[in-house]
Order: sequence, then C-alpha cells, then structure tokens
Amino acid sequence: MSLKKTLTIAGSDASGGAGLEADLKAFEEHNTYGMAAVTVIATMDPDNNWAHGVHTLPIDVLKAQLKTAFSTGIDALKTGMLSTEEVIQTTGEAIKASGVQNVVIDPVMVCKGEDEVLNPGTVDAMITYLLPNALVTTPNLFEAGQLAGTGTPKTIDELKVAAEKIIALGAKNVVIKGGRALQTDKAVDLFYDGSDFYLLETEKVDTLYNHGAGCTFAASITANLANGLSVKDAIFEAKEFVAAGIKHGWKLNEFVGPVYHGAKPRLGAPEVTIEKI
Ligand code: PXL
Repeated sequence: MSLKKTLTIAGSDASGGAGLEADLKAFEEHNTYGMAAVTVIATMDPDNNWAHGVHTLPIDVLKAQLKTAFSTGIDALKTGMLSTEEVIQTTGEAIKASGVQNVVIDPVMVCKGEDEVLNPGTVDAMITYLLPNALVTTPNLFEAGQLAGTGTPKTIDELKVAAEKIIALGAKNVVIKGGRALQTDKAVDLFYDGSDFYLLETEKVDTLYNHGAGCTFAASITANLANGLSVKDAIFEAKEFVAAGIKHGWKLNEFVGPVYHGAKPRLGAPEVTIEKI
C-alpha cells in the first residue's frame, strides 16, 4: 500500500466542521494520507451564543510538528487558520525550506459569523510569507479584497481586478470563492491562472448549513494535487466535492450546521460548469 501524503497546517475546530478536522475528512475522502500541524485550537461556547475562542499554541510546538510532518516527505499541503504574524512567518519559512511545490494557501482571516479580522497585521504577513509559496490560493470575497487592497469585490469585473493583484503578489493561481454573496443566479467562483480567467458555476443552495465549506474546498484541491491532477482539474473536482457537501449540509446543534464532508462519493455531486471568460 502506498498513499500520497497530505498535510494541513491549520487550526483545530473543536466542533469538527471546519479547520483541520474538515481537512482531514476531505483528505481521507480523496484517498490520501492526511497529517496535521496544529496552529491554534478554536473553541465555541454554547453558553455564550457559540462565541469563538482562539487559543494559539506555543510557536515551538508548531515548529516541532512541522519538523515531524516534513520529515515524512509531503506531496501536497494546505494552510488554514494562522492566528499571528509569528505563526504565519514560521509556517511560510518552513514551507519554503521544505521545497514542497503543491502548496494551497487558504488565507483564513475570520470565522463565519465573526466579523473581526483575526489580527490586522496578519494580512501583511500573509502577503510577505505565504502568498509567494502558493501554487493556489483560495480567498473568499472578503479575504481577496484584503489581500488585493481593493476592498471586497462585488462584481465579476471587480473579482478579476482582485485576482490580478493577488497573482502580482506571487501566487501562481487564485480561485476567489464568490459563493452566494455575489449578486448572481448561480454559486460562482473565479479562477485565474495568470493568463486566463474561468468561471466555475453550480446551483445555489439555500442553506445555513455550510460551516467548513472553505476548508473542505481548499483541502480537496490539496489532495487532488497530491494525486497528480492539474491545477484546473483539482479545482473543478474540489468545487463538485464542496457543492455536494453544502447541498447535504446538516444541523449539528442550534448554533452550527457543517457541510457533509463525505457527500460526493455517497450521494453524488451537483453539476459544475467551467467556462473561460
Ligand atoms: O472556517 C474558517 C475556520 C478555519 N479554521 C478553524 C475554524 C474556522 C471557523 O470556525 O474554527 C479552526
């Protein structure tokens, strides 16, 4: 038996829907061997409206985990919640030193439902230490606007401008998750590889149960790259995978509904289209 090795450098979501828990579920569903280096532990308080706590691990503990994981020979990795500039710098430098090429940067800045940026200095640190390592980066609308310095894009034309700026910062490919926030009939994402723009589209699903969608999408791209898919094919399959997960999202408790990470292989995926624009 031999499996491709995938690594997530991300936070733990104690409720299991997002963060490294989502990543490991997606890695497994894509038949890769998942590993995790934990950056922070996120907690949610049921006695305080599910308010998030972010508990950053000591930097030496992160460094020791990165040493462990990289020593095994990683085929592809992703990053998730990196809570401080020190965590971002350590992670970026370790990725660079590892020589791993299949790098997916999910520039997590806020958790759904929480509108404060984790820490304002982290945007500059992401630009300096993370984006130059990115084979693919997967910002949502807000994150794309922060990285590009444009403010949150609201139209396809504004998405294109933000995507060009993000490529200019050193990422080789960018997919901006428009999702339901864009004023479009479909759930639309924009993919830019530095020369061509593509729109990925699928049906909009009217659900509140989509916790962990972003992590699951980026982790699926990562696993697909480990398994040898092209960037474009990796993104296309990841969109199918997460669309299925959102369609079959479910209520965990009164506060949160995660995507069903295992939906696509068991229940099939909605149709996804990709079109050069
Ligand atoms: O969905 C963003 C996210 C990423 N990582 C962790 C999280 C969350 C949101 O809850 O908890 C650990």
